Amino acid sequence: MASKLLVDVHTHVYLPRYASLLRSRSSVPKIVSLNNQERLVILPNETTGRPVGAQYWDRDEKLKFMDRHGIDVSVVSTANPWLDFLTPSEAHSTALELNNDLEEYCSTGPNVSQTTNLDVLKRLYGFGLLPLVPEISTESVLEAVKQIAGAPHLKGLIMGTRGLGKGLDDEALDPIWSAIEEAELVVFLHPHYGVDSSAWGEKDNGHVLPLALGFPFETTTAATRLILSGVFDRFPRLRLLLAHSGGTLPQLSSRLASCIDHDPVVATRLKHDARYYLGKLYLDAVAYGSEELGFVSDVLARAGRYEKGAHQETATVRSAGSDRMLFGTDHPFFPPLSATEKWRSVVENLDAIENVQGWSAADKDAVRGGNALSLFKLGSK
Ligand code: 5CU
Repeated sequence: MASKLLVDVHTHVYLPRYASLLRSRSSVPKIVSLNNQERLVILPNETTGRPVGAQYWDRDEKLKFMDRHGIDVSVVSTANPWLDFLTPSEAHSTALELNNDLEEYCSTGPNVSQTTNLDVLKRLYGFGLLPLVPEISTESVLEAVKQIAGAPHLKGLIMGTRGLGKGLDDEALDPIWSAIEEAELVVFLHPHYGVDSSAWGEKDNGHVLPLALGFPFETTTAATRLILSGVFDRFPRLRLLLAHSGGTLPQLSSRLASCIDHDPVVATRLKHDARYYLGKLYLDAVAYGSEELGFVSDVLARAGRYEKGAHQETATVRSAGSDRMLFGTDHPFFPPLSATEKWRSVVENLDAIENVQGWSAADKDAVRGGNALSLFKLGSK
């Protein structure tokens, strides 16, 4: 779809109801007050957290941020750690309440003012939440899938990497994948836990190692386990959007394929070479560098070659690679350390898209917005 719109698919909110929940807690995740300043404490091993304010929950602040950066549309998701810390019954009721809140947040927000040939385009859409916690009933989760599917402005759901407690290769998730596939909802897979923090050593490096490495490694592991378990063979129409450009999965996909080929436990399990499944993924373009984006799109583009039994011309996973990548900001995380008009984290991601060697002007427009309009079917009745 030809478009000049800028659409942010990786942008978070802690809805007022969720922020109140965090304020009511004495253990992590929580919001605490320190010297008249609220602080968000969410990451494993985080002690004093970081300052939080209206930009984390106030819709006007989201819209101001969008205006400042020329963002026309945002597909907003609740930030980590979602409902992971709740009991099954709390998670169930909170998911339904937050999905209603998010639908209202989007539906009562403004329309895109720019004249387009699209039918109705709002500035805000959302990813709902599922009550994915251990020991919850499948019916409770399916109720939330149905609720999201019926909410006009919720176009998918955000999911962490733990599934029902055993990860995303758990067969107990099959009825849930099936319902999500049937409802044509996009799953936004996002990290929270990182990896074993003993790998970070003893030096104080702030949040740098957990965020720069731990988050992407977590996503890489979760998505790889999902692929290895054959989820894409069982649910080939599932649409999975990976945070942070897929972590390190694109870089490691040929190594993964080789390890599978040489391992009797999995060699015959999958219908296709591991690299084929990369072409079924959607990745945000939150990588902060043009060379990285170019590399990732090349990896996605070659996926069709690995469809077993298909000639290259008939392969079903055929793409330019860039047509599966979508602009994101990670707002309200990564605010500038000192006051600036535009956030560096946003400018860097926009510059990265602009400077990818080998992407045409149309490819760049697509990554900035056109791919999101198509993936989420935005602006169509
Ligand atoms: O800075 C952070 O901690 C985070 C986070 O928790 N979640 C996220 O999406 N981005 C940054």
